[in-house]
Amino acid sequence: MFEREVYVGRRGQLASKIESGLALFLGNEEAPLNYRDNHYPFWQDASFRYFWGLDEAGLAATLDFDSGAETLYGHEPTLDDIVWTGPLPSLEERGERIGVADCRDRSRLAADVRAALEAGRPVHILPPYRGDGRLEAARLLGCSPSEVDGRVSEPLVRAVIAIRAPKEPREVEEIERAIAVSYETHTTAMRATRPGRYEWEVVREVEACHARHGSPISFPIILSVRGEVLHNHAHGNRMEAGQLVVHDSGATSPEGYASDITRTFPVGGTFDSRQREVYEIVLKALEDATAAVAPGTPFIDVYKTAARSQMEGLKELGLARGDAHEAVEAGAHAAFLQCGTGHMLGLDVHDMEALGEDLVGYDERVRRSELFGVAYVRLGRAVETDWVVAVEPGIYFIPELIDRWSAEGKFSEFVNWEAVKSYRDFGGIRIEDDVLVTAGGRRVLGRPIPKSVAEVEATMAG
Ligand SMILES: [Mn+2]
Repeated sequence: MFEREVYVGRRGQLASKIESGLALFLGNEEAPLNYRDNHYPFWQDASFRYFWGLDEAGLAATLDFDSGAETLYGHEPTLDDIVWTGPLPSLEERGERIGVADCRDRSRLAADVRAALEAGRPVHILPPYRGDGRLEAARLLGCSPSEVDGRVSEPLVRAVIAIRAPKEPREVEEIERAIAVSYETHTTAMRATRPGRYEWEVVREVEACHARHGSPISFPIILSVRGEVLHNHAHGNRMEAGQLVVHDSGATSPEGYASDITRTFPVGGTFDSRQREVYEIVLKALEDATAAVAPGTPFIDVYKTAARSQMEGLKELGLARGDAHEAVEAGAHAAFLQCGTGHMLGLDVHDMEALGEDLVGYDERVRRSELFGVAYVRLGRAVETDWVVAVEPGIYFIPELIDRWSAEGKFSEFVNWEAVKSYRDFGGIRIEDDVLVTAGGRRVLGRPIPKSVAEVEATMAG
């Protein structure tokens, strides 16, 4: 945990943003895997952890915007708890760590919320994303589970986004600690890859790096020779010379902050000429997109910079044609790039998306596009100083898409389908860095992880 003043300060910021009512924060509960007492690894709700610090199940908290009162709700450890889990701090001790003096048994929460509702006061909640959280919110608010979405407080959601978006220096340090683990996982994966090995063998070595650092993964590891499958979590392929591996994974820092890094490398240790050509295009797009990151720049422009850069490069290869700017405005680049090229990063790997992707990633100036591919851009609005964003361009040759769009002659003024067909079995390439927006522009975070063709090949040879 950070020191108590950090959480006191964060709640003070929140209190200054909303006039009246009671904010209700529900921490996460243990999530059963296959029966009640066999759990998934515990993962605290990020907004709860941000404002209330405690990384434990069974907690809730309220912040009263009228009186300024802060209350932590939980259970006093019983002898049974201690038998199973060892000595535990009292509820009061936990409250003390985060600067909350008023600690109450969890059983009092329902009555306290009801009192606020009966007094006609607004009760502000964040959107639930787990079933048990939805049921608990419904029980406390006295509504049906399906009505909970209508009770979510947009003022609270907006206030939390505004406070969590800019990262404090201590948070940036945490993200860089996570990237230090990613340095190891990514260079390890490069060294562990060779023809004849299975993807899962490399994944086990990546997991061993996480274990050595006591650093849980921040999302399920993507490591596949089928890099064109965007969220491919299967690891069953035998890797063959001539294939590329896309490895997209992230670590978690001691305070729960995520890294999110992607590298692509050749199974055989050296890129062949066709792979190198496409790789250099994606690398250039990453450089161009990263250079476009600056305070006030809409992230949709960063995305379009990456997309245009890739179309320019693909023109030189003969896979694309026409004006790259027009191609991107028409959506033709989605023949090669079917997803966004980044998102915010923080306690969540897609930071704050639990609060609603549109409220986090868009605003009244930048609206989500409905174009195929562009619609998946998670972050469109202007980035600001101290935000941390992942920048992740890529080129993906999806056989089914190529077959369908080439048969339709779709975007044929911008895409040379005859040439693209010969890349049907190419796979995909993605390269991703984590970037801090600074007053002067940007800083790529962490120790640089091998990225150029020469660096990647040298790492694999070592
Ligand atoms: Mn990412």
